[in-house]
Amino acid sequence: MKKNTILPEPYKIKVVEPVRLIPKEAREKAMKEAGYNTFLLKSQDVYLDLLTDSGTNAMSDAQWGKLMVGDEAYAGSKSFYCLEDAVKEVYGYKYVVPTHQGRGAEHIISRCLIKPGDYIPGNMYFTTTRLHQELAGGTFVDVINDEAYDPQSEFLFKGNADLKKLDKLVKEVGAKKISYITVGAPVNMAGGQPVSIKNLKKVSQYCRARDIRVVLDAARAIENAYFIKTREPGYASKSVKEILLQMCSCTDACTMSAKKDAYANIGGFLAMNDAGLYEEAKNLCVVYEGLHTYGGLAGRDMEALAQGLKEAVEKDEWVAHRIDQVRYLWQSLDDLGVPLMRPAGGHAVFVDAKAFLSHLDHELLPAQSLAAAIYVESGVRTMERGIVSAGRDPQTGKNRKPALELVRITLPRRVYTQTHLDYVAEHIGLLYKNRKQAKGLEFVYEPKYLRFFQARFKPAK
Ligand code: PM9
Repeated sequence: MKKNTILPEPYKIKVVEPVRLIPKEAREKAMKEAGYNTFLLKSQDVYLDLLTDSGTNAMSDAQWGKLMVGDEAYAGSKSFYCLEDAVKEVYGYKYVVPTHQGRGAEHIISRCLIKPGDYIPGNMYFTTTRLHQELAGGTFVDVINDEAYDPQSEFLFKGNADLKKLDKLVKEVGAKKISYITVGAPVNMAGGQPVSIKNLKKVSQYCRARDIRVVLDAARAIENAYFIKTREPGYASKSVKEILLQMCSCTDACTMSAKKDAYANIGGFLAMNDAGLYEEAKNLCVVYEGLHTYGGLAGRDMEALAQGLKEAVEKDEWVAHRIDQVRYLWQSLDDLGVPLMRPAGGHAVFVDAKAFLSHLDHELLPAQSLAAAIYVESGVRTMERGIVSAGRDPQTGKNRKPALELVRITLPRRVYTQTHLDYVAEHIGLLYKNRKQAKGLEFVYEPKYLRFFQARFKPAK
């Protein structure tokens, strides 16, 4: 077997933050006190924090430097114009509205474009995106291709939208009832699986012929561009920057959580080509986020974000190393026989919790149980992406039962080393050997919205 190695880091470490592994009894107590929800753990009790790559990335020395030159003017901050220029250069849209993070942009676009009774197709739901669509009176319809639901499928573009599913919806409800289509690239809830440029072009052609807007969820679009470069014929010699611009040119607008690709700790934006939509979005920004030249962000945050965006596309090595770290952990776990979402995706390794804890019924919340067990075993914090995250159907009030029941082991960018990843693989491998000991969980508290963040559980009887 070929030795599993990672591409060398295109950076060296200048600042460090200590981490500590508390004893196993203390981890058991902490998990119980957190109601078996990894979101409710205190970070001081976590050894390796692989909950999310959102806002948890290490900024570069240049980004830290930019914090000092942030212009904190209430209106017309030069840091905003710097961000606006960076977004235009990197994504190619004409207009930019800053927001405090991704869901701020989702809120504004949902309010601008969705009328009660409308439909919003998308290549699999994302939690906050779908909720804002529902709160605006719309109904999300999943049009991702079927391969996405099969953890074993090795299809390289499992994020692709299925044009037949999209066409069926359009024929059923009529194009006028479709507010827009959301294309997540890559698809977070489907294991960070990418969308091909061929598919994006087809979606774009189909929608443009029917006057339906295409909105890109650009949170990790730079990673998607890298997958196109490395997986799609004809793109190997193109830069990630060029591919990203091509991706965006297939769409009319984007919502962006800049806490991911842009190496920022906070921030987001909405960008678009349509002047009318810009006027309306800019106006709602004042109501919900702040003036349209800061959108809930400090001037220093806008500077760090602009710098992070430029860095993210200036050299392909950054994204190549990041994706390779994910692949390394994926390969290490696969070598130990741990059931995984295949193939390796962009920002995280997704464990197939249904297969890992095959003795547990879906109602016993296998992924939630596994995330809790991983923490107790290793001090590593991961996240449930299954029945708890899917929430309840707003019409019937019943639990949605997603086909995928996953635990996400997410890698923040530029934060952890190969030795850390080896620790993670070794401990999850050990847990897999003792998997039959794991018991299920049941809810004791369930908040109304985005329940996975704040729900509490107890061991099932
Ligand atoms: N994603 C993540 O950890 C953080 C919140 S959910 C645990 O994956 C996409 C594709 C995301 C995303 C956040 C948002 C919302 C939109 N689209 O968290 O509001 O992955 O900045 O962005 C998280 P904000």
